[in-house]
Amino acid sequence: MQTTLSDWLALQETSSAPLQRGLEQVAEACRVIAGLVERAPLEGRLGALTTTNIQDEVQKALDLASNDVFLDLCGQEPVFAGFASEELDDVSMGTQGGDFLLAFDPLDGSSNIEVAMCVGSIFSVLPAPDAARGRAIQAEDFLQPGRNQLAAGYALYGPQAMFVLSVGAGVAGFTLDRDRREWILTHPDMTVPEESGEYAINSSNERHWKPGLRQFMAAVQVGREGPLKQDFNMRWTAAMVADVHRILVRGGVFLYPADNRPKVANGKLRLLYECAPMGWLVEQAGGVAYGANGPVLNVRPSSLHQRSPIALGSRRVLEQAWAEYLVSDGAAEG
Ligand code: AFP
Repeated sequence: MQTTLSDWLALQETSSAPLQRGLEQVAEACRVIAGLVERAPLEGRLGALTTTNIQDEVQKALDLASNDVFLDLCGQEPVFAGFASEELDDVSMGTQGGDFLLAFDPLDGSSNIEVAMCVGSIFSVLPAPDAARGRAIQAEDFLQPGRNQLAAGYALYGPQAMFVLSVGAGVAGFTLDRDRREWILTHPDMTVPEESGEYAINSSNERHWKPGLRQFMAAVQVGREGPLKQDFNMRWTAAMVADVHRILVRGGVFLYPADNRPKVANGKLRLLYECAPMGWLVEQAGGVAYGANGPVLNVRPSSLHQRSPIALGSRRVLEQAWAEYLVSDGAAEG
């Protein structure tokens, strides 16, 4: 018999009934977005808009439609006190007194949309602070380290739509059965293999890299003759969700470093709704995840849309990379 997401959630001792209801609503939002992505060329929703988000990135019609789906569907579930999104300058109110805060990137990798490649959604559930129960949610309420997360996950819209989730006791993956409108458990106990020879980095930025990263990547390219004693193969999908999914299935490392360009002084990816949830999933699956100066989950954000460098993936190669090369690069947090 097949296990649905609801069946699986009901068995999780680390997840309360309100959290389960919230997560089912997030999964429903992702199911709806999977349909929007699939139908985008038919409904004229492939293109860029003239608007930009707070990070000065041009928004796509699907970015905003996906954002609306998250806010609309998750807003119907009173367990969420407030929302933070890549596409919103400030927080959005949920139900006052709700137990949880939801941070999300509604459509990650949106430059892949018009070339029919993988995109995804990423989300993070944090506890609503007690002090916020009697008032409207503020941005400061979200500024909690990734270790505080109660649940995190992503949806991948690719050859299959997948929903991958942790409630703090391992990671499980579900595949969308479109006919039944259900997420079905297909990847129980996802584990990042300790050993792997795949790496993902945008090496077109090499001229901007810091010295530690340069040395690490030189060691990667030398392969088994060098200090890392193994050969490597490269993969880069330009959608963090797809790269992290590959790592959760067959291992490897993913790096989006800080570099010498002022715009990338703290990396490109956002701490609250990209690096922290993905770092949590990778740790939950037995891998490691570093930010600017150590484990990314220890970093308390100082603003809603703060960026962070990220290096996550298979334990053996990344622990060695961190200790021998990357730790010296550091980066200003903030
Ligand atoms: P978009 O959502 O703007 O396409 O960015 C995707 C992303 O945030 C992340 O998913 C990728 O890993 C990374 O950016 C790709 O960045 P580069 O375009 O610099 O390779």
